[in-house]
Amino acid sequence: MLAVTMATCLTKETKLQNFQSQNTSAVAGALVTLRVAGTVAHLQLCRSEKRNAMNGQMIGELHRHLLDLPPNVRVAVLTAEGPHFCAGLDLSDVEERSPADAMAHSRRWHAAFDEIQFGRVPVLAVLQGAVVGGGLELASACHLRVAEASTYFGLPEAQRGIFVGGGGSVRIPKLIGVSRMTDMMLTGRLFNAEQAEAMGLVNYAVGPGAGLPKALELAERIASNAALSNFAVTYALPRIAAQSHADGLLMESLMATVTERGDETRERLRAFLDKQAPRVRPATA
Ligand code: 1HE
Repeated sequence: MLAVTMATCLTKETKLQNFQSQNTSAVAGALVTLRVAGTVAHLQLCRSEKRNAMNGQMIGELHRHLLDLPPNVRVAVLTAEGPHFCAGLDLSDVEERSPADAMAHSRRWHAAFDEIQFGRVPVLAVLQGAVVGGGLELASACHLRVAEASTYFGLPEAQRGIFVGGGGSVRIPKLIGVSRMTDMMLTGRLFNAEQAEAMGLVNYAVGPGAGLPKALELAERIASNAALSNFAVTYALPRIAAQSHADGLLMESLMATVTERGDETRERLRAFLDKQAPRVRPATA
């Protein structure tokens, strides 16, 4: 069991003693840090003085860390320093950008967030405070979202005279529907953690300070699954869901066949038949 308290960034004394610092993140002025404990990676946005607003440097660091995850890592947890998860796009970055630069900028966000959604490991986001604009785009690229009671979601792009550009129009409607996203963008409507859980945007709504412990508990469970099964869930499932009935069934059969032949599968099935594996039962109070 990982005994972990809320992490601080490298500029401050770290309380996350179970996570060893990676060389790549031990850089002064880094906006995203990476620490690894066993099979779990912990990525953290470290720009709380700007409410973790994302500029080009932050997107680049996030992308690089995801590409460089050590091979033993099986799951990642993404957190953000301070009372707000993320204020979205760094609005001071927008001025004076040519359409070509804006397009290239948006494509860099797409590449980084695709690496979250379709990278090698499942990614869990721990949310608190504002999860707005690009912050919601980032959270929606993650596979699971744990939200503390302070969390609220918004899409203020239209108020700023812009549009989503980090994959939000592709991912967010899949989570909450086009109608709710339209409402958020046109009227500035906000949703809290409880509402978001009810609509399926948040997987686990938890109390103040309970986000990281909950995410780590889930991460441990995820890391104990067969890696190939996790890959089928995070990589194939969203594609299957977007396919036609017949194509989806074919892809499902292919993935079922491949996972069945996975290195660990025979051992796992044998353990069950020998009554050595845990049974599927509801938790006892
Ligand atoms: C920022 C940003 C930012 C804060 N870009 N600098 N996102 C938004 O429209 C949300 C804008 N931010 C806010 O509404 C508020 O900052 C918060 C509700 C998130 C937090 O409020 P608060 O009172 O705690 O902080 P603050 O005083 O507003 O901000 C603290 C500092 O962070 C301040 O800088 P300072 O130098 O004056 O201290 C702010 O200017 C700075 N800051 N948010 C730049 N977003 C790929 S397309 C995605 C499109 C979008 O994401 S649009 C949504 C943009």
